[in-house]
Amino acid sequence: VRGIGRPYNAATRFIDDNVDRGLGQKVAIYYHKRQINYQDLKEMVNRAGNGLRDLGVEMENRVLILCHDSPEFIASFFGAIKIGAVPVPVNTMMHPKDYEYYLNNSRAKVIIAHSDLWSKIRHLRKQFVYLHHVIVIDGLTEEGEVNYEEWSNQSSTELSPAHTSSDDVAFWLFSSGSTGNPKGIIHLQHDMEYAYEHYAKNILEITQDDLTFSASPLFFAYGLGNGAYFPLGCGGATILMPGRSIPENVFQTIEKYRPTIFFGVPTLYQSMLNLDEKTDQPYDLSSVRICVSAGEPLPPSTMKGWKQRYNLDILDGIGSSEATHIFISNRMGDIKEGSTGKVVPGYEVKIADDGGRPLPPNEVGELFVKGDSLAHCYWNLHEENKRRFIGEWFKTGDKYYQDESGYFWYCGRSDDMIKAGGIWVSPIEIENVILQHDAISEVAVIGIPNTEGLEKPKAFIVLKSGHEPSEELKKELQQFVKKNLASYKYPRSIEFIDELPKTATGKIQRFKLRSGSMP
Ligand code: 3SK
Repeated sequence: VRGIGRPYNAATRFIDDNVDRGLGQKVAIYYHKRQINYQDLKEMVNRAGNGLRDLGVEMENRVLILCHDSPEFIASFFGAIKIGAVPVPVNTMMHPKDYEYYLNNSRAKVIIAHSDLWSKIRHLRKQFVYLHHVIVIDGLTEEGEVNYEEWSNQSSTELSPAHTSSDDVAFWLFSSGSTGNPKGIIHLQHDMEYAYEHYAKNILEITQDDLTFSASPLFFAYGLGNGAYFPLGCGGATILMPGRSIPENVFQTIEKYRPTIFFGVPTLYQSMLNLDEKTDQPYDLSSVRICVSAGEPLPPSTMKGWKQRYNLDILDGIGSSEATHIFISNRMGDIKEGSTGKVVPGYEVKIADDGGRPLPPNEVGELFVKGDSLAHCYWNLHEENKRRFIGEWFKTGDKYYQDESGYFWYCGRSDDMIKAGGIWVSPIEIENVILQHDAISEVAVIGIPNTEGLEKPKAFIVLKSGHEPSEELKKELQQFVKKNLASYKYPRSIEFIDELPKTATGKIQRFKLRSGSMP
């Protein structure tokens, strides 16, 4: 798998190889009322690849994918890779101006988009200076646009892959960019294979018999593995859910299709629990053998609630779009509540001081990761590349410590840590305690200066329904934290709010709370 430029094409590996080993008639994708087997999927991929070539797309040209989770997403993604072009899946929940940025920054010649998404940016087309072709899925086209179905139906189902090597560029992802512009993350042909081999095979023990369901969409690095190249990597199957990832839809999808592996994020797990608590009969999750969480740390209270309600473990882990997928994880039979687990074999991590020097156990520092699925670099960001891709290491921007037994403990993003009384305080530690209180649905803690200009923790709290904000409740919560943590960590102020600002992946945007720009 360690690539040194051997002949390799990720579309051949993740799609065609399944047909070649006799799985052509096996279902690869469940989507709404459609079931797509591997032979059908291979043909869809080939049609998309041929269709792109016919439009003049060449090796290394970028193709923007603005699609909901769907078979067309997967066909366009692997179709582009098969001809050596570079698909760039982007977040479907962004502002029109963001798409102008994605299109012009990536210089994509072609966009493949679902019609409801394209219709929000069609009026900006003149600003997309490199864009030549628009392919619209499921909807009416206007002049200068092509309908996906017609476009793919007129293309051949036979396609030989481009002569790519394992070190060629395969796809980009855009980082969500909590500050500044999103960064184009360049991934190579061998990156998905490496993440599949080391995380999906070793940690999840995924096999052909697995059916995955990812509530996180395919345009995220997390969802792309969960819902596409993990199941396709072993000839398993994936459920793609049309519609929003709200708890009702997610439960219904699980009951209907009966996945064996479920992937979510902490906020979703908690809101699923909140919904289910209101029903007499728990939803039926009996098909699921394992649940996975990433994106932000899973509070122990959520993990315990889930175990109590469904008798299911959630494997918490951390990955990054730059690392392709998860590189530290809990594992079956070895779960440490509140911890992110241990390093995934195939990766190395170190916790280091600002100069990159490794720190001893129990000291909080910057988390660095090394492994062969690390991105090649950021697109056109020379200075940022020097700061983040340091030799073989990638500086994640997360603060962690490792205990003597090798477990990793998340302490927040580097810029989220609170220095209270000269001591680093992790907002996560305080949040996990507050979450144990019965009245709390969600919480985010930040550091704000008190009247003396000293940074102190402040908690933003969303209450469960049936609980009212009050001064008494504030005092009760402050006492609750003091009882459970060193007293310098208690939140000096508390604000009750209706919802927390979050990224599309469900990560709390503490910087918005700091700047006062609430939802
Ligand atoms: O946020 C994470 O932990 C993550 C996990 C897998 C892939 C990508 C990301 C960002």
